[in-house]
Amino acid sequence: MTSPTSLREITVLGVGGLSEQAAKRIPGSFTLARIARGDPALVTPGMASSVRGIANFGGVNAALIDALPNLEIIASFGVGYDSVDARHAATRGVMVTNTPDVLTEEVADTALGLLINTVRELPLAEAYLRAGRWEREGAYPLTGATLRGRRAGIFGMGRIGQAIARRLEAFGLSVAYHNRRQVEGLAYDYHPTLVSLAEAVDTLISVVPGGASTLKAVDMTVLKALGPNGVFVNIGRGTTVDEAALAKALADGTILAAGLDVFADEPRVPKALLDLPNASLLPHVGSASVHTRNAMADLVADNLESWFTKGRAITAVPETADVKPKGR
Ligand code: A2R
Repeated sequence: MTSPTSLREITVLGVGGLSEQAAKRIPGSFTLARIARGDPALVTPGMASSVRGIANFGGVNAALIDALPNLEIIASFGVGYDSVDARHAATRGVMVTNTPDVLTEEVADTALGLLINTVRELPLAEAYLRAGRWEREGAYPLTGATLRGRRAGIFGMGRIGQAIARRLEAFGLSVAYHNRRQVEGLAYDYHPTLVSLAEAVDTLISVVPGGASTLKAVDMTVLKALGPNGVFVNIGRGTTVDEAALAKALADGTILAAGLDVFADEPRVPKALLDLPNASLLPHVGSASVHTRNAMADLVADNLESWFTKGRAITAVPETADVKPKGR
């Protein structure tokens, strides 16, 4: 194993815009090289021969992995790692880590804030006050929707889904969910399909990972099943939703309202969604507090240090759980 003092001899490639904490922590231990995005054309011959680790803030595809023959670990920032080709990494014997748990409660808080904003129109009410309309025109109109009596369905009852469910219970909502597998020991109603969950509830919260298995899973069929009193909240990944179908469903009353923190092609948000007053939109801020983003950056750095000093990752993703350090 490498001693902490000789970690400096190891080059870690920062891919994309490193957070402030990562930009401080990683060069404190390792030699840090940087590229602006996950483009193999940006890899210099020096990087190709020296890089043994990646701190991922921008995406790592198969070609970038192949451009780095001495790569051992990709430590990715965020719990979702759909920007990393983890299957290809596994075939190359490269470890991939993410940053679960440390962001769970923050994202769940944001999900509840977004849900309340959507149902009770709080951003619109604040804009009304700031525009001087309260003084000129009187009280903001009563909201047609309320959280009272709502039945919530969670699409993705994992770590964050369960943290959201605990909050919803405290707010007095019933909770049901859909995953590919029922979660053992969880008392909430389980639905084996997303459509059956959408039919059973009026408030659908999506918190599944991105990737092929969830691509456009929330489509017109699901939105129709949710119905005209339906509220849809997405705090997971934008790719999970057919955005054109969602914009249409919001415009023609197929569902009542939506709260979105994530979009398919960030930071671009479809004009059809921007134009809708019944869509409450946030710029992917689910985990975006200094406290939580620093904890995520620390876990990226801790994974790199653990790998190179102890030969094990702290939070390996399932695809690379069996990857062992090279030559050991
Ligand atoms: O399907 P399962 O039994 O593997 O349950 C996982 C569920 N899930 C899905 N459910 C239905 N259809 C799918 N194709 C599908 N793929 C995954 O999503 C599991 O219950 C949940 C994910 O939970 P965790 O792995 O604990 O992730 P965590 O920390 O809750 O984060 C969820 C996502 C991230 O991947 C980011 O995209 C976002 O939230 O921040």
